[in-house]
Amino acid sequence: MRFLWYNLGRPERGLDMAIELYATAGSVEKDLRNCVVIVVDVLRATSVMTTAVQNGVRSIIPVSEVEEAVDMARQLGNQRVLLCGEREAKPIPEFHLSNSPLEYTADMVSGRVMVMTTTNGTRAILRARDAKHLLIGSLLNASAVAQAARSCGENIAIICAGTYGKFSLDDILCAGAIISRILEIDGKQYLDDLARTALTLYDSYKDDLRAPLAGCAHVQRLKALGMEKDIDFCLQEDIMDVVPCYLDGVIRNAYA
Ligand code: 3SL
Ligand code: MG
Repeated sequence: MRFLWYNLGRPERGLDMAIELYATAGSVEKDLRNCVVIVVDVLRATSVMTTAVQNGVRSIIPVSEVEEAVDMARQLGNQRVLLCGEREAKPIPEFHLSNSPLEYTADMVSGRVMVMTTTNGTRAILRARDAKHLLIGSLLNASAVAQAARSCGENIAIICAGTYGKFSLDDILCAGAIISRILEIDGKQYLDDLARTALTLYDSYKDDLRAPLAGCAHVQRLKALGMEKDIDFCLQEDIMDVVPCYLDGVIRNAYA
């Protein structure tokens, strides 16, 4: 789907910029080279990345496949590499860390290089790698990423990782949180229909994000695996001020 303002490079007359929201990475067909993109995977990949960057990781290299991660770690030799990620939400055998943000303490990650592969989040980031600016968003850094995206001065595309190719409510709520912060900075934004929906949803539930998520498929999956503490951690808003940013294959703090 294309809107006229893409061709013009600017949104409707009288509005400063546009925010477009994608429910899944697979639904993105547009050329992202003129956009600032925010990729969101609240449960749990982008929450892990935000936490790791906040806790001083040197860099994160996202890759799609487990074998690629192992090869990459081998190529990097002895640079204190951590192999990180999940499959079916569970730890990957022989990897150092799973996809629980609680494992990414300063003691564990400070100064280290992470090679990370997850089912949806790292793949969504790689899908968006042609973006002019590619930022990593979560509830943990919602205000910081909103501020950074707005300061780039480009139209914004928020891409939700989704879960196994499907819409994931946790990501849409986070997109709504980020959009509400962008509007606090500058209210003159064109919002596409899904961005409006996310904002309405977030505004309705911002006092209790757990309520709409109770029956959500991925939340239930993580709960069944005993990962309630991860969910609680990932639903905290604005407790971190870093903005992980992907450039040339590597994620680092945009403000480093
Ligand atoms: O799909 C992903 O990228 C993961 O974040 C999903 S999980 O929460 O680790 O299962
Ligand atoms: Mg997810």
